[in-house]
Amino acid sequence: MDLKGFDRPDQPSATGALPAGSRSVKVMIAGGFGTGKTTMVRSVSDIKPLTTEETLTQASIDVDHLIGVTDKQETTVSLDFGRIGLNEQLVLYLFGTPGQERFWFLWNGLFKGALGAVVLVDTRRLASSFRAIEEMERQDVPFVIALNVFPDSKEHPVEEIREALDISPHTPIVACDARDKASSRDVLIALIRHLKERSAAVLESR
Ligand SMILES: Nc1nc2c(ncn2[C@@H]2O[C@H](COP(=O)(O)OP(=O)(O)O)[C@@H](O)[C@H]2O)c(=O)[nH]1
Ligand SMILES: [Mg+2]
Repeated sequence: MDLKGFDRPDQPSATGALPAGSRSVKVMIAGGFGTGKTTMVRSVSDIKPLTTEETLTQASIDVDHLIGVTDKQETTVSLDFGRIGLNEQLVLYLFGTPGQERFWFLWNGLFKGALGAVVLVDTRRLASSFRAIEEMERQDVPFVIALNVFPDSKEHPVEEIREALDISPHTPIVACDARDKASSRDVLIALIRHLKERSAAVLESR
């Protein structure tokens, strides 16, 4: 595994030293199989992202539920890791979750210390992200929904999607193109804004 450019949040290296007073935050990139998690971590990361991709073998095709994701050649067997400096003070460490159920046993430790999450949703296959949403709610990780737009995705009113996903009216839903750096960055900014609003609301209620 290529570890070049890998900075541990607690041990900034010469290549990735954080300016004094900066904060590093752990963010999860979750969502169903083929919703664009690896693509988003790759497009937005400032460093060469670490990833563990394995070419789908003929043997695994049956169990990987490729329906609707026919041009997908690789699947993440472990996790994607990336890093993005949103501004001088804020550095996000991105952890893509493995999308396949047989790797979900890894999830418990994975969410430790995560401040928030992006849940990627493919509107053509909403149900593929149900389990990720449930997991965020169960682990009490605040999240935003990012609708990754594919060429044949239909436009649905946001409220229809909110209802279908059964998520709270406070959870932001944004559209994105996971392949596009600026678009993926906007999703992360929406998440940070959401986290700030939530903490402001908690302070007000005290
Ligand atoms: N058209 C389009 N294709 C995308 C987009 N995001 C991802 N893809 C493609 O969809 C497939 C699945 O993406 P991937 O990131 O591997 O999904 P993951 O399983 O969630 O990590 C890949 O072939 C990507 O090239 C997008 O925003 N638009
Ligand atoms: Mg992946």
